[in-house]
Amino acid sequence: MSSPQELVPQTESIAEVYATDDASVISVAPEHQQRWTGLVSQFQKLYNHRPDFVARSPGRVNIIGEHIDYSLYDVLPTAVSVDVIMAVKVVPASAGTTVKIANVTPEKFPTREFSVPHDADIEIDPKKHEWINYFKAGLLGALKFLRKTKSDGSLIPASMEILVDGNVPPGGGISSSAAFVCASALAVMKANNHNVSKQDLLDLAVVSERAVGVYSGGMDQAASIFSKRGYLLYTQFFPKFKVEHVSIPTAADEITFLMAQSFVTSNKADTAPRHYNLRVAECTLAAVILAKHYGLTLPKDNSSLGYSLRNFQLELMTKEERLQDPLEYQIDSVIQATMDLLTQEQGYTREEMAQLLGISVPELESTFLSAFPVQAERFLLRQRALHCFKEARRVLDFKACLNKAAQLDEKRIHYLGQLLNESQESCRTAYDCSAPEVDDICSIARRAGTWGSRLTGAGWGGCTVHMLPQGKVEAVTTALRNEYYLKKFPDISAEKLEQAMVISKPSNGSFVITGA
Ligand code: NG1
Ligand code: MG
Repeated sequence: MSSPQELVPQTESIAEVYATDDASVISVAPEHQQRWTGLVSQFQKLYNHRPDFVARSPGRVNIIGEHIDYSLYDVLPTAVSVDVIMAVKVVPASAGTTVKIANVTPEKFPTREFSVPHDADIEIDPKKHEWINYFKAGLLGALKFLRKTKSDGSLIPASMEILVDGNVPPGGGISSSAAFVCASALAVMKANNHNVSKQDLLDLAVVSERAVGVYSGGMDQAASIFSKRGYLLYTQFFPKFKVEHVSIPTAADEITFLMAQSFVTSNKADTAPRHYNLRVAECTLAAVILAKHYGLTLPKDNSSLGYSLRNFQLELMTKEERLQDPLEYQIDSVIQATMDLLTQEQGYTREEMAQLLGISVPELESTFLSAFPVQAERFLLRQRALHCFKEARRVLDFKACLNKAAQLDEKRIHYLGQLLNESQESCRTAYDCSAPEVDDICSIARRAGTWGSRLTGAGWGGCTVHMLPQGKVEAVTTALRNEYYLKKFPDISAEKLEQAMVISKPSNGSFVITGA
């Protein structure tokens, strides 16, 4: 195995591979190869010619570091093998630019055709759930980027014919959205002859996803774009975005990650005002209120709402402490500050928060609660900040443990599992983003032999991830089948049951295939 840690040059371009290359280069498993060939031949039938290229971007699983990317703390996700693949033919743009987009399952995802304005942004209505919204989001971000590269801002985007095949379960917590948006943005860049760098694709994909109404951090898109087969992706957002490939050490019994769906889906576009976006607002408000207590002015940063808990931490430390104290210790002191200062267990009303900040309620609303809709009477600042800081420390501990040795002994493995279990407990109690079904899955799995089990992704249902010895895979999947899936969904189809649990192999990030 190569070195445990590898820094990734940010300017690296998205890999382009040729269809005739050895499939192992591109981590296309034999069973998936069929999907690729199928996509190309279906494209040919549909449009009467072969595609110019296929753009691909995968889903992701987050191993640890939940709901802290938007507070600019480090996270540890990796890409999974399920992905979105998109065959594209560039059609000379005659009078106007048009996009024809079809899906391999047209019954579920009907074919659409639309025109692309040359001098305005394409409009997306996040309230109208349309499968092509995610394509449009990628298109929007890519065209904005491309326009900026033109001195006069003008651009005549290429017309495209597209066929999409995605096998990332939607609403399943492994980021079908990021896979779709990243693949779409990549396809548009390539169709317009732009060899996009990974960093640029990330930046524009994060902004793109916000167009669909979710104030996401950047973890999903980073994992979908930058991951490398066999490695976890240590992702830092502060002070600047940076990624490192971290290898999974060997152990007496091979460390395996299993993903298990809860089949409880939380539609983010609908629930965001009470769930996801509310949490983003709570963390931001906790940061500015804590800062205000200390008479600190937080600098604006690139977190979703412009102020982050991470920046509060930095501002609180004296210059000396910043240089001398390890980050773990610095986190301990912000945990203490939160416990001392944000004492209201029952949360804070808008009036109370405005008072603490010395501003009016309308000012509070326009500064922190107007970028996206938020529905709440009380804001649980204490619990959310404590989750964030402690989860941030768990990520550091997890990574330090992985880096310590190429071979992990029993004690260390149990420690990693314990960190995962603590993360779940904190998501359940302090962050309130678990669900009874998710808790149920985690308990069943632990009883059957996982080292650690937790939700992955935004939560409120969705997906779970489990770290377990290879030798326990059979026992754990059997327990989950009998005690969760068959019990909760007695009529579950064999096909759905098969998709419910997947061994997640860290896979490669986005790439383009030409010459198919
Ligand atoms: P999901 O809902 O799994 O795509 C979301 C955010 C991430 C991160 C996690 C929680 C989006 C697109 N992604 O993931 O950035 O904040 O929740 O850790 O909203
Ligand atoms: Mg998503």
